[in-house]
Amino acid sequence: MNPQRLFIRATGLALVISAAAMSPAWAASHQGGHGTHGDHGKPTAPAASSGMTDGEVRKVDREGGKVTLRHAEIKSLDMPAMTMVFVVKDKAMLDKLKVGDKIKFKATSDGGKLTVTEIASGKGL
Ligand SMILES: [Cu+2]
Repeated sequence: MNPQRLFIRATGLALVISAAAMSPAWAASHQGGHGTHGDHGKPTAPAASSGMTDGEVRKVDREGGKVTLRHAEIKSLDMPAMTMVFVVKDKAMLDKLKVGDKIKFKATSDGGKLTVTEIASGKGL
């Protein structure tokens, strides 16, 4: 084999390797920056009890077992503040609700179906 040819091949390979090595290094430092930022949490958020979200009752559908809530951001569901319909885990939860009530609630995503699992009205607690 021609030694000069081999040298060129080796040089080209080294360039490819160093170029590839740069990408993970950049990604790692980029990710690290985000991680540090996220660790600070939410110092300005009100002391919501055990991950409950503030909401206001806009509509109650007792027969359908649904409630329309205007809710604050739900970090656990990655959802911004909005007004939307939730299914309730237990229809009995709707008995104490009326339009205009300010509540705190807990919701989970049950296979894409958003379900309220717990409701605490301000006066009840
Ligand atoms: Cu929502």
